[in-house]
Amino acid sequence: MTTIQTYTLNLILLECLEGQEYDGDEPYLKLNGDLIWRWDLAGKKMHDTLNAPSWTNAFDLRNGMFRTLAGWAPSPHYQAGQFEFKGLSGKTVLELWESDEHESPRGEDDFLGSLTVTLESIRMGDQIVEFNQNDALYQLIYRVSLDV
Ligand SMILES: [Ca+2]
Ligand SMILES: [Ca+2]
Repeated sequence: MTTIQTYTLNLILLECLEGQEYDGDEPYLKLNGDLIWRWDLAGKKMHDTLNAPSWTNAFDLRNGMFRTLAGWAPSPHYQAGQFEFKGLSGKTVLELWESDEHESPRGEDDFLGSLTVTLESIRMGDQIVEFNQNDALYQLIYRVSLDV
């Protein structure tokens, strides 16, 4: 009998290094096509500077918190451990998008980049990917580990 090796993807920290829009981005994450995280449920728009209370420049996916001028604050809808995806097999694709739902005129949402994870992506430590499409720059720290 053969067992299929599976792996776990942990999303750790999403940081905005260069925002796409001057008044704050509306980013969202899709995992294999499913919407798993979005700015409005996270509680803030994202921007590379942290000088307005309506913005954050980092979302701690591991703990469900966003960065504020006064330190880390809990997000209203996301909890610790929610972005640990166990039992994955084959190819897993994570995509970062920026919503233009509320922009006028309404355009297509902007694709900022993607990460493809497989069993071959397993490493001992944390890894970093940059999403740099459409004049934005975001950085995601993540971890891929073997399920035991
Ligand atoms: Ca937008
Ligand atoms: Ca946009």
